[in-house]
Amino acid sequence: MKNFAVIGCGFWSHFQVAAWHELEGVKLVAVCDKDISKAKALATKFGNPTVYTQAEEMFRNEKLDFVDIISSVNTHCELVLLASKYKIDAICQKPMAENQADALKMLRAAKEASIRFFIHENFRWQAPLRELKNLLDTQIIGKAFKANLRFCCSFPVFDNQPILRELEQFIIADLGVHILDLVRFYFGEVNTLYAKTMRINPTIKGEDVANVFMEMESGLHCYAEMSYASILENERFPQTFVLVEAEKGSMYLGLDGEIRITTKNGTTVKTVTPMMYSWLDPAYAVAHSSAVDTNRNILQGLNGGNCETTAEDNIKTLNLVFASYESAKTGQVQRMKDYP
Ligand code: 89Y
Repeated sequence: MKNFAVIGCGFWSHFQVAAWHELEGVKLVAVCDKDISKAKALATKFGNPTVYTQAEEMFRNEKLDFVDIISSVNTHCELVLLASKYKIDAICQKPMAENQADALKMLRAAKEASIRFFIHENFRWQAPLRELKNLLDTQIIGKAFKANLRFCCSFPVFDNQPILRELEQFIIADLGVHILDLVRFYFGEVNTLYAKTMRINPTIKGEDVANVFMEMESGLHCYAEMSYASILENERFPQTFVLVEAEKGSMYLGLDGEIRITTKNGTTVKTVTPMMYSWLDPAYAVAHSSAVDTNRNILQGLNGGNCETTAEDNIKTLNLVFASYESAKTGQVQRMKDYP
């Protein structure tokens, strides 16, 4: 049995902890949040683990096997350094860090302490997005040369996550990190990228529209579109739509998990829906459900097996975030080999 603690008891923690409870071999023994009412609310819901408001006190008092850090991004570096100090394996919510210097500091600390360090990156574990990867791997449409990933809607994301209003860097850091991770998941590493951003919503600090154009190392052209300002006929937060064009056909993951595969022989259709756990918020179904598969894969990593979303891998995704902001700021194409 692995004993774990959660730091950060806001909106997502309720679903991530529920997702842990779907798995065997883990036990929540402590929760920590600077806001004691949030920590108590989470504890009451999940078997009354010990409540803390100070992370260091929790690390000192508890016998932990790992910690799941679900707090906001500006706390990640300090908390991963603390986990390293107490030699406790760590999982950190995306985005891993606010800047590259912090991300590298976190990686170094975890390495020096010989702790395992993972990122809770869940989009690649969403059932329809995962199935699309499986279908692409069958080579039924052959070698891909062009792709479009689209996450555009007007969902009032700030209602449940008010902190997002305050971020100077919003949509690429918070959502784009998922979309750019999908780009790597499907098509490998990026060679160059060019990005543009906009703020449409005047009540938030950061950008709420971003477009990133990438040339992959394979030569594939990939266009990622993100917006929380788009009022559309068919909006489906938090679904990502993906179109892949390849030498022998195309695949389109569209509304509600529908995957359309087109070749010269015509189009076949399959629909993939998420597991509808009783605890998930239907407005976030595909994302909340994927937390179970994300945690399962991380648990495998904690037990010494393979895990896809290690911090070491995730820094390559994070570099795409930093490069996108740099490109948007300078108007220059970024070469990813300049982001070690
Ligand atoms: O915080 C974000 C995430 O991880 O997925 C969608 C989201 O809730 C809002 O952008």
